[in-house]
Amino acid sequence: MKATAVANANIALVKYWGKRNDELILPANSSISMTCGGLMTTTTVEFSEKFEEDSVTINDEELAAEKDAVVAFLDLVRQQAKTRLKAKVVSSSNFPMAAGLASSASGFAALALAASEAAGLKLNEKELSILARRGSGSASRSVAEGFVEWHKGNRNDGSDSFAESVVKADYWPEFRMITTIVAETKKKISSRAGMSQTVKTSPYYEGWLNTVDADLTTVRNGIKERDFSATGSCAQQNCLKMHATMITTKPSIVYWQPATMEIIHSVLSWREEGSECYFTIDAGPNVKVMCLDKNEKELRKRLEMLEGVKKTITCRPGDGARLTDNHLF
Ligand code: 2P0
Repeated sequence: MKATAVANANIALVKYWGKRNDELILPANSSISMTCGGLMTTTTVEFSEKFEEDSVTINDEELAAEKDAVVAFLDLVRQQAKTRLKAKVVSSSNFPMAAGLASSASGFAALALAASEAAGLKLNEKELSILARRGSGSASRSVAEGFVEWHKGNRNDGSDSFAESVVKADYWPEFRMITTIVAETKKKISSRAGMSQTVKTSPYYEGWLNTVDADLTTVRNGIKERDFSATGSCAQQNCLKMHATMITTKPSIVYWQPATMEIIHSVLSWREEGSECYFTIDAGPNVKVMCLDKNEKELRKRLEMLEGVKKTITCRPGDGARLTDNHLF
């Protein structure tokens, strides 16, 4: 009863921001992301009578906060598989936590596949996405490959809230996402707390909800038509709308740092000069720059020359969660 799974991080082009059910992690709106090839979490899970309690090791450390979330997730798997066996979980990611690359997304997607397989459940991709969602909303999207849409669903039990590929990983191989890692001076508020506060207190949250369906249509069609201008410009505006709801909460949530602003202005001027690129930003100060492969090298060089940029990582559309025989223990 041992299995190992690999899952990639993902970055949203149309963001998930706000829940309609906190316990089941049901979103208020649908979202679309790119699964980031090469930004991987690998997780091995074993259920056995030899374990007296669950143990969780992430990147060689036993962290109490993460352990509680992982054990709660294992309880869901045990419930589905009708077993009471305890588990050993070992997980490791190949990208820096500081990248703000939703390690919870790749983490819970890999955990969902490894744990369900180890427990003897044979879940299809939709069932796996629904399970991963219970760990972290964005993890529902890391289960699938390429460009992915998480349907918010309407049912109260969450059975129609899952993600699936809009197009496969090899459909738009020229698309690039350059992640910048900037200096962070203050600890950030978690996405979970930030989105909850936004739903409760931002006067602009209604505006977000009223316009997100149009963005979903534009980005979905842009991806299918491989229309970079339509996809990138809509994704950039969607990100700014999400941040507008955050900065207008009480108290205000401002994830941006001076370096964030430096990159935003640089991207705007590089685009005016003819190197087409757009930015998107999640619940942190790092900026992700979307471009096509023909401009990637030059843009990455320019980004790395900016004072506030410590490091960049480029990724392209990648694979969904999959099993491997390379166990971590
Ligand atoms: C996204 N984010 O669509 C948005 C944009 C952050 C900003 O999904 O509470 O860690 O575990 O469901 O999945 C991060 O939210 O939150 C996220 P929970 P999660 O990528």
